[in-house]
Amino acid sequence: MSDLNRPERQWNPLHVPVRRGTPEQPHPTVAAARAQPAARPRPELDADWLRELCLAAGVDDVGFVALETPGLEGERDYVREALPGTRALIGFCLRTSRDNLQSRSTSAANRDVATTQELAHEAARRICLELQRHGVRALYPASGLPAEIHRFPERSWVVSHKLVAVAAGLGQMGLHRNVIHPKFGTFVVLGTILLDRPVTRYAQPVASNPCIDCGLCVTTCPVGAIHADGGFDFDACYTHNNHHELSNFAGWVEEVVDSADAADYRRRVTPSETLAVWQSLSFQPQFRAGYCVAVCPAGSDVVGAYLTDPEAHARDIVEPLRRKPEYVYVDADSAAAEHVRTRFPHKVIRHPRRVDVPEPALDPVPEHHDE
Ligand code: B12
Ligand code: SF4
Repeated sequence: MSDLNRPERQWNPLHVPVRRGTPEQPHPTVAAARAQPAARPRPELDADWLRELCLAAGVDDVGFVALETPGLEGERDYVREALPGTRALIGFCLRTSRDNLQSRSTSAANRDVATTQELAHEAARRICLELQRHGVRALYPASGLPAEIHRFPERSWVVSHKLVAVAAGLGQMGLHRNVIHPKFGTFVVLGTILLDRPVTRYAQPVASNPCIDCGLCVTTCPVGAIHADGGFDFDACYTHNNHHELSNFAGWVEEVVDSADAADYRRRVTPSETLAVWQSLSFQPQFRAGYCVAVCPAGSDVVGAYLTDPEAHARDIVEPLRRKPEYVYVDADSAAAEHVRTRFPHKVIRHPRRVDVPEPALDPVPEHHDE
């Protein structure tokens, strides 16, 4: 017998025998539930009531969208895998602390992103529990991570908050591929709640794009991931900004394994990089550069200061990020490497080792849900 199963560990004296109900003598909980009048689930959720519920839970703006909305086709199987019978989505956002995100101190920016993401989860959880009390099935996926990591490097997130936010009228996608809220600008964390029933009124996308095409995100991104023509170098962004995550982290583990001794490890990974890995593991994975967010002057709360004094915006926000000496992670011989060499010669190029994760063989995509 396993040590863990020893009789004195079973707490047998505390066991109350289970009483299996019979048709004549049902279990007391079953009998009590049957005695209740049958709850009539609401066919639709009242949009005004739901909006008030969301704002009271702490979100800064909210909109509702039917899952059948054109543009969300790619989301359907994923969300119905998470919550079968999903009919509608709540898109919401919470403001971030602008000065934190605009700071040259990456730790200040990362602190606020992580805190706001947690507040988004807390607000969403409050909303889901209240809906649950009303007999509504509701689920909130993570704002960022965790994700269905077994699907990496393919799509591992449950829902694309950006696509939902645009459809739910919370803003439009800027040149930098983040959703810009007409008032709060890029300084928002997005979230989504899945609902098992429709809402009485849905939102429309905002009519005009708040992006003013200033191009500051293009010139400040250290790896040139954002192109002036709207192109986006996903790989360059991921390789640098998410240096401590996913396949990049797997690469660091392999550096450790392959190192012959401490001196060899230090040749591969600098002591400063080791501390950065420690910090990411201890707190939250640390982004290296949300600079496209930091410099963005779009949104009515933000644009006034920029238009009044663009030089101050450049001096206090843009230039400190462009000047900052820092490691920049790029693949050798990539366009990103060339970008750092020519535009940011004072930044130090590092080539990360990363593991090529094979395409997922097990459960690679959700089952198709015909609803
Ligand atoms: C995967 C992912 C990443 C990837 C890829 C980014 C990407 N562009 O998809 C990586 C790791 C690189 C990344 C980086 C960052 N991310 Co991220 N990421 C996600 C995640 C998990 C999914 C994103 C997604 O839906 N991609 C799907 C594809 C379809 O989106 P897409 O590539 O943008 O393409 C569509 C549109 O952009 C549009 N489109 C295509 N081309 C063009 C061109 C123009 C000009 C326009 C207008 C539109 C357009 O059509 C495409 C198809 O529909 C979400 C969390 C979540 N669960 O949603 C966060 C999320 C998108 N990330 C976010 C943030 C803030 C960041 C970073 C700033 C990280 C940081 N804090 O430092 C950087 C910014 C990078 C950037 N400029 O996009 C926020 C965005 C908030 C906002 N206001 O939009 C999210 C929503 C997290 C959150 N809960 O708030 N991220
Ligand atoms: S920084 Fe300028 S160009 Fe980039 S998304 Fe913001 S407003 Fe648009």
